[in-house]
Amino acid sequence: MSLTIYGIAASRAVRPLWAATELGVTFEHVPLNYQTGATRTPEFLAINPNGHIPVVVDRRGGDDGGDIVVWESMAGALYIARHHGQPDGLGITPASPREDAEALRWSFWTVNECESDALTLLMHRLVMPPERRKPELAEAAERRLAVPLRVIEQHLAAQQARGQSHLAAARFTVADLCVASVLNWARPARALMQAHPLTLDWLARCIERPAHQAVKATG
Ligand SMILES: N[C@@H](CCC(=O)N[C@@H](CS)C(=O)NCC(=O)O)C(=O)O
Repeated sequence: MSLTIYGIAASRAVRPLWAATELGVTFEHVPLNYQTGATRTPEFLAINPNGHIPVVVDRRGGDDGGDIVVWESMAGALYIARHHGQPDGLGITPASPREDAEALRWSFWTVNECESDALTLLMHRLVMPPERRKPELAEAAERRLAVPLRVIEQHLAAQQARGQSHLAAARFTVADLCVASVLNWARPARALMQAHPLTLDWLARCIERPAHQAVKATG
């Protein structure tokens, strides 16, 4: 088995795990939990000096024969799609320079424009114990997220007019996977999401995919 993915599914590791599962790639899953100190051991820091999950390790080797180590969750998902999938226009792998550009720009976009505010929403509306939540932080994050949500809503409308059901193509690709994995955190902001119906519909179609559901079921 050449591919190993470190990190529990209830973390950003969902991104490479989802990509590998969509492709039906065989991989070893090492479900390291960042809340137990497992990402601070010398062994793990030798793999990712940042001390974060996820990490993708491809033992197929690079040009020098050594392991290929990919930390950063979006990089891991994009790497798996590019190097463990076929660019045949059927699966999640970008099948043309245009699709690849879409995957890159939407992945960078979601990290830079959405991730921090989406995480604030998730934490302060859902995950943290009610007494520790700060509603004002969630409200400010929701106001800021309205800007990128308008961008993706307009893009999905343009895609629909072109007969394309997803961000990069007329099929689900790694571009959708990367963005959906972030915007899924913003779903507790119900009014905001309902104000962007194309995005809400697209997001539901992404996260209901069997591969995503299978990964989430692993915890
Ligand atoms: N930008 C990184 C962030 C990784 C990250 O912060 N991972 C969290 C889990 S979702 C983690 O490992 N936190 C533990 C820690 O930082 O100690 C990525 O996308 O991979």
